[in-house]
Amino acid sequence: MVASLTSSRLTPMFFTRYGHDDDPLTRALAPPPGETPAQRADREALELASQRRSDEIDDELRREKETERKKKPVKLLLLGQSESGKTATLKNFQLKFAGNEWRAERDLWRFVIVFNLIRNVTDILDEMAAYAARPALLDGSSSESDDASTLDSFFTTRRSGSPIRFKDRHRLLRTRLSPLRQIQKELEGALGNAAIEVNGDSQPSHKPNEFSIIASHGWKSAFDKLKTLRTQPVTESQPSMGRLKGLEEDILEALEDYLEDIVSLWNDPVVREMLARRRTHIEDTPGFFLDDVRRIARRAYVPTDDDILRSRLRTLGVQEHRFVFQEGLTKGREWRLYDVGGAHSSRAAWYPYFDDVDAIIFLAPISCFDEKLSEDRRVNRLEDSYYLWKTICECELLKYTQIILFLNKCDILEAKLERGVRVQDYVSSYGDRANNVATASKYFQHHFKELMKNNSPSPRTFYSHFTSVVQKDETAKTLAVVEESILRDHLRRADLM
Ligand SMILES: Nc1nc2c(ncn2[C@@H]2O[C@H](COP(=O)(O)OP(=O)(O)O)[C@@H](O)[C@H]2O)c(=O)[nH]1
Ligand SMILES: [Mg+2]
Repeated sequence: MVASLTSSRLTPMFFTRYGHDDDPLTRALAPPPGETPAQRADREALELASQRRSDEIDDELRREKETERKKKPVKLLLLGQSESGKTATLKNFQLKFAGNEWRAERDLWRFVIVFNLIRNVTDILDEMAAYAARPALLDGSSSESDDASTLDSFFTTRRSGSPIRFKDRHRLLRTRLSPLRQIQKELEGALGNAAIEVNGDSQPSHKPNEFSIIASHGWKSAFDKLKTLRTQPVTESQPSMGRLKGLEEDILEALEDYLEDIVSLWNDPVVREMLARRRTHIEDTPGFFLDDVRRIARRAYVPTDDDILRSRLRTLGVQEHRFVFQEGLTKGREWRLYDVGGAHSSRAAWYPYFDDVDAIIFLAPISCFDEKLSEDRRVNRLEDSYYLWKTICECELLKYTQIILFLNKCDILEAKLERGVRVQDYVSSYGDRANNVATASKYFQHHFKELMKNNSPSPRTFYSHFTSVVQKDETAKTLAVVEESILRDHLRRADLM
């Protein structure tokens, strides 16, 4: 603006053409008295040249501004409660738009997936021990605190249902599989805090302080940590083998040794019955890989895209991921995606990021209508999502920010309803509506829409998608729509600035 005023509007030619004789500047710039036709031609040629140069400068500035505008990174914040699918959505973005990075990290995901698998096993061992320990106190016949011996005992846990008896084979399995705990520990050490789950029962052994949680957890930091292990020697006698390779070898050996035991444990009817009685739906929990153990516990195993999408690492604080998109409408442009921890303790860290984001994707897992938050067992997960959504919608700082709602985990919702779980039993306002995925998802969507309408400081468009972000092809289509919508808004904002 300033450039065009000084360089083109105030040229001498302007004043010659539209001269104001009283104006001192006009007089100063007026042609000298007694100018000959030749002198006048020279002067006008000079003026024309200077006008052209000034127009060129204007064009250059306009082009530069346009390039700047194109270069400005798109900033996108992923919000939602813990385990709503934020990190999985981020993975889908990388898979669709930044395939090179995705492929480069594939071998590192193997550590996460194997870690998830081993955790599945040790979780079952813990469940067995917990099941054994509690009735042992009632039983009176055994005061042993050693889990291995109490597993042999005969226990009744619920008033209804016949008692469960752990047999010798269970005790043997438990003893044989216990070295996996050591591998789990080593993997926890290698992956860092992102590998330590926090829930009602198991707190991490040390609490990270507020500063260290920012940008220090999540897959990016876990992978940075793994990469440093690549170059560290295992022992002085084996300087050529990096610690990561050493760990990989330990894992491969362990998986080869324990494969049959893991399969036996997971397929054991008594174990399954015990899990059902303890209402541990381990197959529905994040990062469940026991059904794939024969495929994963192989030297030649390479994680598939689906494995990576289904794997689980915890995110705490806020983690920035930068990708230059290699595909899509915004090819060549940098996107900055902010993946946040969703647990109550992490939410305060979100606020500073509200100031400068182009858009927010809010993930609401609608399958969770019958579940409680892991960090607070009194709070229903759907209620928590409604509450969080309302808070985001009414936030003044986000008044002009595009918010896109992903009604996520539709696949789990469908499976749950087909299993016979009734929405009505958990959401009284649902009434006698049909208990199917189409009706239920529309019902939840309507509620989110109303909350946005009633709580936004100024009217805004309700963008929503039904998603199952572990399904990459469907999600890729959704992300293409989302990309366009965010880009349109981003350009509009850039023009306003
Ligand atoms: N079946 C299913 N699993 C999902 C879906 N979205 C996320 N998950 C799984 O739920 C777990 C938690 O997801 P994650 O992205 O880590 O949640 P975050 O805590 O919000 O980052 C992961 O194991 C995901 O694979 C979904 O739509 N369907
Ligand atoms: Mg996460």
